[in-house]
Amino acid sequence: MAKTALITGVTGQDGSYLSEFLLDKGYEVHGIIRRSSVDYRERIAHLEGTPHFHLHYADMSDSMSLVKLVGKVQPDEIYNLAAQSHVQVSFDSPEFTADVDAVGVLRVLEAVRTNHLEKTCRIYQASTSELYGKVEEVPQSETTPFHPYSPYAVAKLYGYWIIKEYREAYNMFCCSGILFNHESERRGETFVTRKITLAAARIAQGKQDCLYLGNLDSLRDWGYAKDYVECMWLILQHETPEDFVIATGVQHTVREFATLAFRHAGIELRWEGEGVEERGIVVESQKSNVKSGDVVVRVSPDFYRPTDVVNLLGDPSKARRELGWNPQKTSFEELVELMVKHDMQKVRNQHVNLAEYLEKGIVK
Ligand code: NAP
Ligand code: F7E
Repeated sequence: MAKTALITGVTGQDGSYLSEFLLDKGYEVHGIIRRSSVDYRERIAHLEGTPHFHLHYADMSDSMSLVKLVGKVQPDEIYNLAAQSHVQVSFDSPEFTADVDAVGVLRVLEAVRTNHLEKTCRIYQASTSELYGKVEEVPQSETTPFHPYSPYAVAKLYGYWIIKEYREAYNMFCCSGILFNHESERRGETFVTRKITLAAARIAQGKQDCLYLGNLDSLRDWGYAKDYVECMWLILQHETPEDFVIATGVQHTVREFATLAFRHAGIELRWEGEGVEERGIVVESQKSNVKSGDVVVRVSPDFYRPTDVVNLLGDPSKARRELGWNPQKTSFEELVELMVKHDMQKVRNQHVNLAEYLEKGIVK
């Protein structure tokens, strides 16, 4: 019998890759979507209409919708990926973030119990390296103490503990994957990596003059999202319900990411100045519209956070040992290259489309 999975957050970066992964494994995949006035299904558009992929309206802030849906789908596995996932936005919308990212987890657990599925349904919770926040040791492992440092991280800490509580109180198979930053060509455009790769592509093609960033010294352990969704599945196939750190074990600064991304876009950068005065200056360019001496990266305090997490580095030993997962499947260099390649093409196509529209007189 094919297994049935329910994915919350199916329209997100991870939800889209996980859907593809589970469909390939022969699962019946159900996903939760929200009503929106604009189209937000870009990442899963290619899956809609395929026989084993089903979408349902529900919301993490609406217990009744979750209870009804879990009862209807009767999932063997739930992947709880839905969240207000932007750390900076959590400072502007802390209450919404807590409702969805903290209480939302409780609602999923209770929906399973209400439908008497606690003995059969396994639950994956999308926990995060942000739990380590103002880090108490480097690298961070499953035993490192947490020190959340944003409203997002505090909400996710509730999610982590309520999963652990239900595991012990009700003997449920529910686990947290403590995932470090993972990126891709489907990453939201306001996260720093995608913001950089899109801007590098636009600047290289003469469609943007300058990229404004916040803290360039921040260190992250960046992996490839496509590799990380496999781990979510492996965690639920493990014999016992346990929590796992998922990371590459390699860290880089935002500045290093930007240097490499611009290099792949054909622009060599050097850095000058400090703090808000720091600038990324073109040393050499293969692009006719960008010349040596141009300032293409500047710092804007608008992107500073009230409290920032600055030194994340994961220790994936347990996942490697117990799940047989390879943390270095896609290297940092390959990740940056594939993202820039994708965005160079995307920006190029936008130009083609605009030219077509202009030709047809659709836009003036
Ligand atoms: P994402 O691209 O921002 O996707 C978030 C998903 O949650 C979207 O499908 C979104 O739906 C959905 N959602 C938000 N609020 C909802 C609500 N009230 N009801 C139902 N759905 C709602 O995030 P991601 O990068 O794929 O990350 C997936 C999960 O892993 C998140 O929980 C995130 O916090 C966590 N995480 C991510 C990383 C990372 O580096 N990517 C690392 C650690 C943990 P809409 O499309 O309708 O907005
Ligand atoms: O920031 C710095 C910023 O927004 C990374 C989410 O998926 O991963 C993600 O959270 C770093 C921070 O990701 C800009 O201050 C500099 O130090 O790409 P980010 P994040 O905050 O690490 C974790 C694991 C999650 O769980 C989250 O859901 O980059 N930074 N300049 C900037 N960040 C942004 N967004 N924009 C800038 O201009």
